[in-house]
Amino acid sequence: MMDIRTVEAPRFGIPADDGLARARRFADTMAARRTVRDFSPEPVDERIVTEAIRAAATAPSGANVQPWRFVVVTDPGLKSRIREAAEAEEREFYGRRAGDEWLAALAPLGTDDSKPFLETAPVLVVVFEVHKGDGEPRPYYVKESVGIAVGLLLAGLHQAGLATLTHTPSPMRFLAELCGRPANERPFVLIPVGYPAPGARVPDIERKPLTEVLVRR
Ligand code: IYR
Repeated sequence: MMDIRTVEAPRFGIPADDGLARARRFADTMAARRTVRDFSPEPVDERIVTEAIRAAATAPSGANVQPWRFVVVTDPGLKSRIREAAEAEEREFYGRRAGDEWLAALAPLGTDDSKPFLETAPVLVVVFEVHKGDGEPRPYYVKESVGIAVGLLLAGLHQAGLATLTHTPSPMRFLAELCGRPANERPFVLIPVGYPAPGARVPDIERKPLTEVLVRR
């Protein structure tokens, strides 16, 4: 093997019973997370968002290239432009592109082409995949890497008490342009962040039981 620089692997010295308690607490915390579509305009402490992005950016990535960019949007003018462009795409989607099967799958969520949360939520985090650009390394497994980072971001924001929505207007090329990102950056997901509006409701949906999603061999 090539001679590489190493540091000692961290061992956290957590006894198994403590580890189990922590794992349970984390699972319970995440089980309480719900995707919210009705946001309060109440501001958020942006330091929470910064710390959650710091956590997200620790994600493992193909060849450790870390092919992500997190654009934090708070400017009301830019949020309005994003809403306008997203709703134009969504009108196409709901009116034409989706097709009956997809619309039927979305019906229980009650979504439509109106996206007021893009203006109401105090913060939008637009996550970009970073592809090969001039003088930059080629990334590998970009979607897998960015997907893991987004999972950490959602968990970090949730455990700090903030509500999130993973929004994917499609196509979402317009986001690169509106956010002033270079050609090698492609939008991955748009995440409104904030607190639920007073009285906000979410669909009464359930998670699959562990017996269905966990298989042991
Ligand atoms: N992007 C659209 C449609 C949509 C698609 C899926 I799959 C969802 O889980 C939710 C919505 C929208 O945001 O309305």
